[in-house]
Amino acid sequence: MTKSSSVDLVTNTDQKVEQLIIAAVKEKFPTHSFIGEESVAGGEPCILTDNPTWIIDPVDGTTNFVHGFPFVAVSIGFAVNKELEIGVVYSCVEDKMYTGRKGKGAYCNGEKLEVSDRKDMKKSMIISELGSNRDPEIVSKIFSTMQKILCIPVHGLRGSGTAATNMCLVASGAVEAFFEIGIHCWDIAAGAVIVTEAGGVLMDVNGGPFDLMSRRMVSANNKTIADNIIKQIEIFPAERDDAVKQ
Ligand code: LIP
Repeated sequence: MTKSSSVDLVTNTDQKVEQLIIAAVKEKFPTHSFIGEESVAGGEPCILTDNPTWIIDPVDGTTNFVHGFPFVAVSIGFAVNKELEIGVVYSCVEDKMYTGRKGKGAYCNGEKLEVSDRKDMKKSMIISELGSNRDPEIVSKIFSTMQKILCIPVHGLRGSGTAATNMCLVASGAVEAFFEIGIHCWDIAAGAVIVTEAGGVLMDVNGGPFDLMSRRMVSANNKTIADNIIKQIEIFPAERDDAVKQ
């Protein structure tokens, strides 16, 4: 099955896992709200209110999942009064449980996480994605951004196929930054908590403050690296998650 395009895949597993998660949470917290990738795809509103809200991507890396490419994650973020408080990302194939709670640190299978201390782009590893947009003009901007970053030169440019996993790699110090235009709030809500609790930073791709619903972001180990990434990004439009659908 596909969502917005022939390459934006969805499976029965995505839908069933999301239903399972929501049912389990509702049992304990019946008054809470939910923003789930598949619920939104089914017409539910994607509006973050002050009500305690669970922001769920049941299978982050669906295309990987369909093709058996071994990076797939379950991503669950939790916000209260529009503030992200808790993030959980389970990287299924790696069997790595990443967790973060505001003010309480970030962990992977119980081991404390800390971002890398590198500030030199020429000694960094950067991660991003090609996404699911196949508009030639947008693809060209994506490749142009990646070429500029690669030719700084950086040590490496990678992509796992799942934003949630990419953000956990920033938090673990394995890469210095993850950026993408085109992601959704459910891809990054949990990773946002995990990155910041591991000592990292989050920004908009234009250098402004991080905006969960904006469909774009830079996460990095520090502002020096983030600023260097931002300088290279060729920005293209992506409709906000909370845009009023016409
Ligand atoms: C994926 C994101 C990834 C993006 C892919 C896709 P999904 O989420 O995690 O960053 O590049 O296009 O959107 O759709 O597998 O949950």
